[in-house]
Amino acid sequence: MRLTFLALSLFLASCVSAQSSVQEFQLGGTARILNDECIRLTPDAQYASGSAWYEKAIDLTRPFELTVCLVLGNRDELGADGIGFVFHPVMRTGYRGEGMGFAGLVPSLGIEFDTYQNFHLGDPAGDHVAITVNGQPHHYASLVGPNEVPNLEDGNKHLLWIQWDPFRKQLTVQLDGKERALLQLDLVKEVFAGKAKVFWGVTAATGRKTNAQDICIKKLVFAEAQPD
Ligand SMILES: [Ca+2]
Ligand SMILES: [Ca+2]
Repeated sequence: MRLTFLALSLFLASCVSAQSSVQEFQLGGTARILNDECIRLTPDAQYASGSAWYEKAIDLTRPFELTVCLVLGNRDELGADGIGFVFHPVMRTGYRGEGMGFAGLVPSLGIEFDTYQNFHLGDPAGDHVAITVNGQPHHYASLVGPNEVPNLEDGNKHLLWIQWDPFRKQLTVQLDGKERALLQLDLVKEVFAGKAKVFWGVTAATGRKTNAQDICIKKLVFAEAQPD
């Protein structure tokens, strides 16, 4: 009995770790695997940009949960640009840099963790979180935010939880245990023109100001979309 329980626990543990492998991401630009859990999207160098796309499409008619950690580097005054999450029907990265990887992508949903103030995009002075639709980086078009958060460029891992509830049509973004963005919208109907199959990727960039920026994968729970 005890052995069966142990075997079952081991089986479940291996499922979870198999589900959250850095090997399951397609890397672009400066992105490199750092270790078993983390991908370094940009090194601490000027004008770098990197992306990591999860290789399996998700089905938005079912719930999903992404639990990851973000590292946004340790330069505050001198740091840039931040990390963006992109949901798009194909694995394609938009304009990185200040565009957070979703700029110009239609249809798309973007969630940004922005550490650099671009005045011409309506960025606030502090680090901020926002949800954006169809690749419009200016905050006048943001669906949620910009919501200012305490400084993210402190060298620490910041726990991020993104959850989609398809029944309540609600997207929740929690950072370091606090809700930082909440979107109530029928994503399939209003954003993706009735198509529930999307890929997600994460992007980061630096400019004249820099930071080493990482994503560490904790747990991904989702329903895999059927192939077309
Ligand atoms: Ca910015
Ligand atoms: Ca900052």
